Amino acid sequence: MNPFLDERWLAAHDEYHRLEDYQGSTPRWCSGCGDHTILTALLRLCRDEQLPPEKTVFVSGIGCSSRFPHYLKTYGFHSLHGRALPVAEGIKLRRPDLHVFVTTGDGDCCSIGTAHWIHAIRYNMNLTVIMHDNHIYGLTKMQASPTSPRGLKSNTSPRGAYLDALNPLTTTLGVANVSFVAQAADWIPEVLHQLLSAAYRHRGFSFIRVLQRCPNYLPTHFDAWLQDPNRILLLTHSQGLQADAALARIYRNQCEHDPADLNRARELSSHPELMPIGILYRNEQVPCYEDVRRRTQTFTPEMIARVLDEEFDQFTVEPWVGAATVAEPNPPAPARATSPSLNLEAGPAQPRLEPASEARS
Ligand SMILES: Cc1ncc(C[n+]2csc(CCOP(=O)(O)OP(=O)(O)O)c2C)c(N)n1
Ligand code: SF4
Repeated sequence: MNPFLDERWLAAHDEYHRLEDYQGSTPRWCSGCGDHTILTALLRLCRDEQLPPEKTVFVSGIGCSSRFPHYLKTYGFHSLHGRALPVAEGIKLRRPDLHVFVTTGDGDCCSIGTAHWIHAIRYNMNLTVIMHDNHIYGLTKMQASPTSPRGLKSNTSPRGAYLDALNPLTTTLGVANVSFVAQAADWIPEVLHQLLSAAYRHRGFSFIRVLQRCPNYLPTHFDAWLQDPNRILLLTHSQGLQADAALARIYRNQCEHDPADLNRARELSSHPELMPIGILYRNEQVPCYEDVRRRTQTFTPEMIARVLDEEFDQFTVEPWVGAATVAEPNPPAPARATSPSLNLEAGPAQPRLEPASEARS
């Protein structure tokens, strides 16, 4: 029999998602922008993990990097500047079965979105958060961002940025309940892909900072690291990044780092010279907020409809009531029942939950 006509083969083939199945509209980033590499790595991740497009959501704020949801054929939410995280948390809380990713820029996350970022780390919801760090505001044409290094000239700091940059790694590592932190660079795509996979597989809030080139506004900004691979420190571990022979030939500066060691992770992330690339920290034991708040009781649509019905019945204006008593202008209002029935947490076993039809009679 021709295998191409085998029904089981066809069914299996039909369910397999190819790279193209995740591709959305054509990206409009500048050529050479690091966002292209990050998109490719994420497309590969979706394909390798066979994420159902209808169960995958990309949420973003505003910025060049935040255009991501348009370029993926999954669900997407291009939200407001700095607000990607609360939107993603809302989605995850209501639909824990969805694979939720957040793409955010250094301005989006570390400037206007800082409060959401800090609290999202503490809530530790099962989200994969990719922060594209190009050290500048790209979309609005080159203003200094909190991660711009001191001295960087921009439209808002023509004489050079006055302050030391905020370090998103040490900041994340300093928040209660931190559970996954990694750093990648757009110009090392194999490592980027490996780290994105590890971040996705971690159950909890995975924060991955990707050093991202913006050739339009800072064309030579990362050249020092590109031209001298010894300025990069690859963090390898049996439970972390694995460097194959090809990678090890270029990046000779490697160190074995156990991702369970939080203090060492903090030291490595604040190294003045070397740029650590790999998994800095991972702790699978931190509880996720959606698990902490999971309801022990499930409410069927019928139960919810019954409770709502009863609540609305208290305010129903029945046209026949009062028709025979036109002479009484102000009939006494019926006493409003207290409404414990709206307390869904209390469960269905409440005396007032008789069927709505009985309640009306
Ligand atoms: C409330 C609000 N404030 C300011 C802006 C203007 N704005 C849009 S994107 C952006 C910064 C984007 O920088 P970043 O997050 O680093 O992303 P990039 O463009 O570099 O990828 C700013 C300030 C806005 N859209 N909304
Ligand atoms: S301005 Fe910079 S960050 Fe934005 S698309 Fe162009 S290269 Fe990328």
